[in-house]
Amino acid sequence: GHVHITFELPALAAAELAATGLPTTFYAGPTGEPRSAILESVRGASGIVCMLSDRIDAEVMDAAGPSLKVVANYAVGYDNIDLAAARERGIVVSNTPGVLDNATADLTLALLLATARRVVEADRFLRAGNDWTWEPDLFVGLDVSGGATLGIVGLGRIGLAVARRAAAFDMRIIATGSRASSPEAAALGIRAVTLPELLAESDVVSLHCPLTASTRHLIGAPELRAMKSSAILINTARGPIVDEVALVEALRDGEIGGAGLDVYEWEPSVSAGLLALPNVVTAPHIGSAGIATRERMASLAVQNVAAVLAGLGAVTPVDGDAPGGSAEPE
Ligand code: 8YV
Repeated sequence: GHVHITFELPALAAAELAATGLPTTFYAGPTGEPRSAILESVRGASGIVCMLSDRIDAEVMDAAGPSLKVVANYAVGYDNIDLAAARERGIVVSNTPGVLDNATADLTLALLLATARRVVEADRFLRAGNDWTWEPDLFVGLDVSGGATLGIVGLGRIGLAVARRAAAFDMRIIATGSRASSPEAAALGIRAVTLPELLAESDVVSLHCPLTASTRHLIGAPELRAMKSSAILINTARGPIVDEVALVEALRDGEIGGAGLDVYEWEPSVSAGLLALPNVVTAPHIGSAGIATRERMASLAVQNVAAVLAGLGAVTPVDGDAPGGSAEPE
């Protein structure tokens, strides 16, 4: 069977795939491949390279048929893939761990700094042609460096990359997750805490756990209420980890101080309430959007497909993925 790719691969990865000699089909539309098209394109495929917006469930696997051996996600998260259905059919699922940690951590810091120091609000203020003179309280915000507490929910690879950056800003770092008490965490001065402790103590709460049944709405109305009224929430993980309706209310009612968001509960829609608030900085799910990062992600996806179809194990199968980013209860 062929390998179907639901999007246009970056150039280097496309060349790597061509070099394998595997027959391939691509979806080349401007947006994601419509589901009805996917169900057609995968017919008889031995491999699928897909992205987060493609829901790969039993119906898609059965549309491909028994030739399907591997589903390679062009993402580290794999909540778009039905793992149980894949396991039942003997289909290997792979993701792209590691290669996007720095890019995602960079964007996390960008949102953190932009929200804390009101960078976007200040930019809009000048662009709107407002008159101004220097004033002591013009766009004053949260001091990040020198002691603000960062709470990392679900410390894993990406959370550690965020912590390394935060350490350079002399932030106090606390974290939940199975790696929060690891030697790597200790070396960065991270203190392992429970989620209630993290919410109560943090000036900035940053989410880095995967989306699973136990992390869906992990941050809801009670958790938002438990945060400091000045606290900033950063989400570069997955939208549904946060109850977005509760978030809009908490921001509007001053229960928290602001939010920097790259992901949303109902992507691609973004709650109008978020966009209407000045203390919210938004981005359209661009955490891993570095040119070289995207090449490495695509290359890893191609290597996974090629390895499985050559009869070897996947390079980065999701079943072998360390649960470091898990927000599993304390
Ligand atoms: C991707 C991501 O851009 O890796 C992930 O889990 O969310 C992003 O890096 C996106 O998922 C595209 O598939």
